[in-house]
Amino acid sequence: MPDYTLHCFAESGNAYKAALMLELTGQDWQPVFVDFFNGQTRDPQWRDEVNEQGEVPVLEHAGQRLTQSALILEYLAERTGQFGPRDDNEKREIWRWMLFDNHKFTSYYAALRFLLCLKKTGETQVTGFLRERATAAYRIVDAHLAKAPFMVGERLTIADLSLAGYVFMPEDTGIVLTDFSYIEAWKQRIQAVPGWKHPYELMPRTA
Ligand SMILES: N[C@@H](CCC(=O)N[C@@H](CS)C(=O)NCC(=O)O)C(=O)O
Repeated sequence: MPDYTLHCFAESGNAYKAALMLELTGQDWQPVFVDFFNGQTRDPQWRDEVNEQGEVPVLEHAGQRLTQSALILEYLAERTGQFGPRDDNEKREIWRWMLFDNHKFTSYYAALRFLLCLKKTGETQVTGFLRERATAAYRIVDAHLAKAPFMVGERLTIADLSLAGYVFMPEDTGIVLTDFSYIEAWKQRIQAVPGWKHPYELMPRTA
């Protein structure tokens, strides 16, 4: 029985944050497929038994069940001693960027990708709004990465793993990631970390 179990599916960038952390820190872990596209996260029994918030990722470890990718990342950083803060200032900086990520960088992009690329709604006022908001968040992160190789200083931390949840997803949202040259260079630095894997390689995909 592996040490860690991650409830996830490959299209979930939020789950990828936790999956990549498990992989890069060399943990013994297994994915458990969640059939999001057929409504599993909305199933009352699943919510009762796995996550009342109705979301992946969910990490099971040593009899505990953790949800929310930022908390999972912090938990794994504490347990493994890798990619976490080295002092209180770094801790605050990491949380500042993980909160920005959850509120804006990931969430607008993920909602846009879901509607346009997975649900295939076509272009609407909503997708236009989400693209504008996501692009604004991408500009902010790009400007920050112009000043340093990683989000918090000179090395990879869980802040980077949080923000990187969706940046490797291949679907075309109409946001051209190569327009953000510092984000592009940062993606390459992350891909160069030994053990890096693409989300579609790391987690089970909907058939
Ligand atoms: N803030 C959460 C977001 C998690 C999230 O939105 N997960 C999506 C998949 S990427 C989900 O399970 N959504 C189910 C739903 O909204 O019904 C985190 O970082 O873990």
